[in-house]
Amino acid sequence: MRRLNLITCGESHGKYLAAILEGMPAGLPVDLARIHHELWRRQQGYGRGGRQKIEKDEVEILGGVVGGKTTGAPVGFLLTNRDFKIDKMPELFRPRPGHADLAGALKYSQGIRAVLERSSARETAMRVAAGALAKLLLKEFGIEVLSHVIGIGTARVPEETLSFDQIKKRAAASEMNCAFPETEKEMVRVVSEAMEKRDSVGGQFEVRVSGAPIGLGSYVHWARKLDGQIAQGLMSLQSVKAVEFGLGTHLGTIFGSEAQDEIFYSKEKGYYRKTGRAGGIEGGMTNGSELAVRATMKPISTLRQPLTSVNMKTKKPEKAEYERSDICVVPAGSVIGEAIVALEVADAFLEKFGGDSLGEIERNYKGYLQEIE
Ligand code: EPS
Repeated sequence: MRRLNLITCGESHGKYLAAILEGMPAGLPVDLARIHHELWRRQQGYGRGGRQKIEKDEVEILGGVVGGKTTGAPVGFLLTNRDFKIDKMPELFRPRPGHADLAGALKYSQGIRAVLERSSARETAMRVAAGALAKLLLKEFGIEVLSHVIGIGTARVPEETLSFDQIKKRAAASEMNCAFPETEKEMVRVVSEAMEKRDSVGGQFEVRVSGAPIGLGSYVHWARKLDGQIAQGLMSLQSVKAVEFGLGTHLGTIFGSEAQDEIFYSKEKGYYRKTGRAGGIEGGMTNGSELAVRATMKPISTLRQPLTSVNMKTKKPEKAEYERSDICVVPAGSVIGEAIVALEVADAFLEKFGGDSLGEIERNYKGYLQEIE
């Protein structure tokens, strides 16, 4: 992110999680209930661990908001952990394969406890709080972001095209944030199977953005390409191992004539596409179509049947540590992915139309829309 800057702070079992989001314009109405709703969504999903029964994730706004509106100053968020116990927790010596434990302990020359506490996905609560603000900003300009779970283990949604609003409505009514009730049942079954086998399971989610104008991002400099920025954001989400736009990896299996989105024009729609193979991004910029990106999450690394590891004190083979964990976090991951994409799109939007106040951005945006008519 360039215009926006988000720094999160806090340990999973520390007293607080905190974040500062810098770069939001002045004059944006801040609906705390919306932020809390997004935080609530992150805590849902069958397969979540015991922690979510303890916590009720809500934030206090520390600054940057006066009279219910942003002021243009950095916005601070504070979340108080109910399960604050970090000082009483034991040191760990048997790194868990798949986690940051081994490399983190060696690299920072400290115990696994400190590594685990910071590398935990609990940090993403702050990204969701900041992402909720990004979503509020985008909404002011008719841009909406949604997410839905499209696969968990072997359970996969059918190849059926649904509209943005259909997905949004159906996913909101689903415990697994899935738009297909039959697949949702199968997903719950797969998670139950993993639970019975004392195992974990991953999956895939999709994030879509509607209403984004043509030209967010850039083709002139590699680091400003929007797909690159979004991919970086999503890859930074714990457990994510792959990100793809539009037809994604399938594009490598078909001919060029089947892989592009042909260009059309009408007076009402302006330039438009009938297909979404590129996922709404060409040359690092939005092309006016719905943006569609998918992320694959590996199964949670903490296992009730621990895998082989090495005791870092004795260097002898031992089973890895086990601490309370989730079985499946793909529904939560989808909500976090939504926040991450919202932050990246808001960043690109501010880069293109940025001003210090909402009014200034509105003028810039209107002028651009007139120019490209
Ligand atoms: C998380 C809270 C954590 C984990 C989870 C994320 O709580 P606890 O460790 O107390 O059970 O449930 O962490 C992971 C999935 C992970 O791999 O680190 C949360 O609130 O998201």
